[in-house]
Amino acid sequence: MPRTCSLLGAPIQTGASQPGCLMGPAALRTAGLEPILSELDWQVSDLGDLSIPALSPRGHHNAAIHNLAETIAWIEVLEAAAFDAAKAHDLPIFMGGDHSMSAGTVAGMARYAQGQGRPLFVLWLDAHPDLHSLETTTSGNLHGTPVNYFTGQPGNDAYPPLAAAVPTQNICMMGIRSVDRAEHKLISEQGIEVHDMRAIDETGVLAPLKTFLEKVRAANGLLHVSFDVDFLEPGIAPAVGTTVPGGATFREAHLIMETLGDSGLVRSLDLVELNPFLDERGRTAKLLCDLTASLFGRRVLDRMTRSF
Ligand code: NNH
Ligand code: MN
Ligand code: MN
Ligand code: MN
Repeated sequence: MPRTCSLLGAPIQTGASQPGCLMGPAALRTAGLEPILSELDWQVSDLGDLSIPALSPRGHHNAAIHNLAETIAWIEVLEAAAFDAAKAHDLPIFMGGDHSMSAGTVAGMARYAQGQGRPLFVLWLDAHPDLHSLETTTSGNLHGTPVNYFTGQPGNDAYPPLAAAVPTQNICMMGIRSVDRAEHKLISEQGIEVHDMRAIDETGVLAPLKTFLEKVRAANGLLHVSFDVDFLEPGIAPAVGTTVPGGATFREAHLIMETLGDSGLVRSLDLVELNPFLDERGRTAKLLCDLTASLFGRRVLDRMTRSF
């Protein structure tokens, strides 16, 4: 029986600072995500794109906030869609869309995990921790808020109520290199596991990743991976609105995805923040497809039959 994967598009860009993520799902399809995964013996179903209706604006006492009504609607739609996709398929892929969508996908996966009586763990691959609440964001760009929301922090009353929060101890962040003051405070207070780029320079990606995967396995957990394009070094992945120098290299990123694939623990994946308007001849979209292929089992050589 081949394992099953669904592709679900979330053309959302209201959480980002500039437009373009709307085209993310189309670019991933154009780059061949479905045939690439089918080739690896997965049974792939493309469920198309989700949408929200046109909405009238919604105010908030934090006047910096942009597009609150749209973000709330996307969270509701994605929470339900992620829950359904988890029931129907072994490894749904949520194609973004800006990172505010993960407020919905992770909330839906957390509700699914709760129903299974298993804990949800989240691997957050990003230049940013996205730990702002609706109170602390100063940019007002809501792609900076999903982790604060799905871990059930205070200050998100305007967002939909959470069925199940992800405990902060179940999160591992890698690639972090741009942290705002309020986020820094929360990381220290709650002892969130953050491997910033300096730590990765020191230890490499493999040691901290393996330790985290052992923790997930020991707890019989389900793992959700949230992959923000700006995790990567901008030189290899220019198609993102918030590039930060000093990101993960091509091999660091593949090694993470290969190791995740080998673990068999990954239950769902977000591919977010791809802005095709900023890409160069589709190279970032193609790289994301190749990284996803590494997670789904593409290998250069079969390790067991290696001759040395
Ligand atoms: N922390 C900043 C903010 O809240 C940047 C967030 N931007 C991201 N996150 N791209 O991944 O505005
Ligand atoms: Mn603003
Ligand atoms: Mn992000
Ligand atoms: Mn980011």
